[in-house]
Amino acid sequence: MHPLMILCLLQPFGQVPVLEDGDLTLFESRAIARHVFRKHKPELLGAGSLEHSAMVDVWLEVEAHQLHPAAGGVVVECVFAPLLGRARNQAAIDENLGKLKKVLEVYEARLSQSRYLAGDFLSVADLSHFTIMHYFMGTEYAAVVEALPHVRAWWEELAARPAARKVAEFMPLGAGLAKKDE
Ligand SMILES: N[C@@H](CCC(=O)N[C@@H](CS)C(=O)NCC(=O)O)C(=O)O
Repeated sequence: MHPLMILCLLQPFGQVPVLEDGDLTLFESRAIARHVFRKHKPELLGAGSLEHSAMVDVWLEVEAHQLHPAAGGVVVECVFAPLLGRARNQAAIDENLGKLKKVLEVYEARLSQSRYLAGDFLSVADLSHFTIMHYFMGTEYAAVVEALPHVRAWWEELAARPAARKVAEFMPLGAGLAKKDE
């Protein structure tokens, strides 16, 4: 069977990622991440503390509904449009950059109060930012993040983590990304 047909059987929207874990078939990346952490590293979900787990949930939602749509709108145009053989939509980039700057002001205020997003402990709320931020920081608009000292320090610490560096090897930027299709 064609891999795309298999994917459509596993994921009703025909998208990646999908995780099969025993009898469980999961889709939606954040639900998959929660499952994996619940099983293997519950402390990263703030488990054991009602306050910690509530704050992890808050910042996971912020990533999903505020940061990701805005940063993703820039990344799609700057990184993926050229690979899809179409011109960038500069109006979409400008609109999303405007939204992202406002979102990042909230991050700057939050990260000036606590070392990580959910509090003074690393959590999946921080880690879930890695993929979209990695691609965003590979665009010419990275200065938007670099201008905010607390966001910048948070991002640099996150990106320097050995696990993040390992994941980044599978996420080449620019010419490296294009090479995958050659
Ligand atoms: N909300 C979903 C979004 C999944 C998604 O957008 N997947 C993209 C790749 S990153 C995809 O499969 N796109 C192909 C398509 O939509 O046909 C999640 O977080 O898992």
